[in-house]
Amino acid sequence: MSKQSVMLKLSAPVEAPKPLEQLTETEIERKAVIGKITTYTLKNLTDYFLVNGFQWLLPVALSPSTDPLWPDPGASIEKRIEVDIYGRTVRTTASMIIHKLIAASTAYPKLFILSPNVRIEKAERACTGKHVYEFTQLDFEARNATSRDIIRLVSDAVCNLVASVKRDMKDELTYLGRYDALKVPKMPFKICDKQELEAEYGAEWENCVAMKNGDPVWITNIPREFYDYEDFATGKWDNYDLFMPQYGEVLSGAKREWEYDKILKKIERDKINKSNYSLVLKLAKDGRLKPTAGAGIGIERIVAWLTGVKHIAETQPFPRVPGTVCDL
Ligand code: ASN
Repeated sequence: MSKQSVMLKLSAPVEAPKPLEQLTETEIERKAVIGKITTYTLKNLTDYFLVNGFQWLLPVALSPSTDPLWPDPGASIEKRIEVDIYGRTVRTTASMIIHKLIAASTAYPKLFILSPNVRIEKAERACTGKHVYEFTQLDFEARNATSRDIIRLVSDAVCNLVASVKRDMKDELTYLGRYDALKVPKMPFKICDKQELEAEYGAEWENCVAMKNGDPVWITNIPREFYDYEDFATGKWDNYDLFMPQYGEVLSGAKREWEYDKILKKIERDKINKSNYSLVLKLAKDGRLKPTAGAGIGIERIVAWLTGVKHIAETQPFPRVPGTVCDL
């Protein structure tokens, strides 16, 4: 496939889905089938993490410290939600990364959370088919884990998920026209360096990776937020995203920074408001932050890939399409 047709196919505008009350009988039937695959996916993935010794924590919705989502090459945030309660400013959860670092360093060495994330994306992202302004991550973190450990764990979880869903949800996948096209991936998945991809494909590298490969691909070395580990000597980042074939990114994660001097330096370099991260800085300074690694799997995105829907909001009972607020 030529570079241009690849780009056209993945970046063509996608129509946003209608809310529940406006669906026809046939559309309701389809919605219900996607719902069954979501339920199956949640059970399969949470079982996988439990079997592998992870503890299941409940999420928080409001706190002073949330993900800055900056600097992030993929971020497009229109508005950050802050509100005062009990004399302090709290923010809606953009991701539970800070909570994960502290939880995994203290009482919960291996943890996961089904965490609702609020990211008020710019309205122009309504038609990418990949963005919603509220979504859920299966966010996990493990003390003393390496990137290699996480890459192996997730690759195995994905192979297990696809094989299981094809075995147990054949009728549903067939109804959606997805059964034959959805292939059980083979491990190990390819690992590519972002800088090398950019050199080869230019700014459209994400679309090219998604279209060119038949199996999922790991992308590493992505400059972004302060909490991902950066080797100051080489300038390389020890982080990773997982890209699904014909789809794109469904997970991002990293080995983490835990040393005070590096965290402080990066927060200052990125011009992040230090006072929002005073606790994590204090714990790092006191030597109480431990080396960890983890990631977050976008539930709606992985279900969108499994089911082959065009717009990610089709996987949501109550669609959160950028630029549109429905009654529910
Ligand atoms: N959950 C991601 C991680 O674990 C962070 C994010 O969503 N921005 O790295």
